[in-house]
Amino acid sequence: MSPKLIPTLRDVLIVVDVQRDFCAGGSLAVPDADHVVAPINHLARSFTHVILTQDWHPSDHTSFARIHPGHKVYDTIMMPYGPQTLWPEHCIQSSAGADFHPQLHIPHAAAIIRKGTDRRIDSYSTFYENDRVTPTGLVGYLKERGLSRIFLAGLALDFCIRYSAEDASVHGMEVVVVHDCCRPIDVNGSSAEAEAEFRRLGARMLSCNDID
Ligand code: VGL
Ligand code: ZN
Repeated sequence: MSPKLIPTLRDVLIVVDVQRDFCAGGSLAVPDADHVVAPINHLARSFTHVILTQDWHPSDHTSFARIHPGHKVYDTIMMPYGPQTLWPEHCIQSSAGADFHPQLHIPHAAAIIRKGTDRRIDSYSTFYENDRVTPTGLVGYLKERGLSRIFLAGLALDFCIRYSAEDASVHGMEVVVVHDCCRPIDVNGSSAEAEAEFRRLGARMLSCNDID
C-alpha cells in the first residue's frame, strides 16, 4: 500500500455544489449524490484551506429549458458562447434548493464562490463562466493565498468538476479529483467525455482513503 497523501498549506479542497437541488428530492438530483456528503465532511478535516461553491441562478436563467419554447430538458442548444445543455430549474438564488445539503458540515471553510449568477450565461467551472473568459475571481484568491494544488470533490463530476479541472490546469495548478467524493449526472455521454478529459489533463485521480 502506498503512503497516504497528507495535504499541506499550499493545498485547497474545493467542495463543489453540494446543494439540495443536486441531491435526492431536488430538481436536478444527481444519482447517489447524498452519499458524498459524509465522506466530504471527513475529507475536509484533512485540509486547512477549504472553499465551498454554490450554483446560484436567477429564476429566468438561460440554462433553464422552460425559457426556451420548443425545447425540453437535456436538449442541447447553441448559445453565443457555444453549446448549452438545458436543465430543469435549479439552484435559484436564495431558494431552499440552493441551500447546502443539510448534513454538509465544514465549519472552517473560508470562502463561498457563487456562480451562474448572470441570467445570460451558464457557469459550470468555479473559475470562469461558460464563455471561458468571465472570471469568478477564484484564480486571484488562490494565487494571493499561495494555493497551487486543488482537490475537487462534489457535484457534478461531468460538469462543474470537469470544467473546473480544465481551468485549473490552464492556470498551471495541479489538479486532484477525489473521485469517490464526486457523482456524475451522465447526460448525452458526458461521463465518458469527462473521464477522457481528466486523463488528457493528467489530473490525478484519488479516493478519499488515499488522503490522510
Ligand atoms: C451543474 C448542471 C447545471 C454543475 C450546474 O455544477 O455541475 N450542472 N448547473
Ligand atoms: Zn446550474
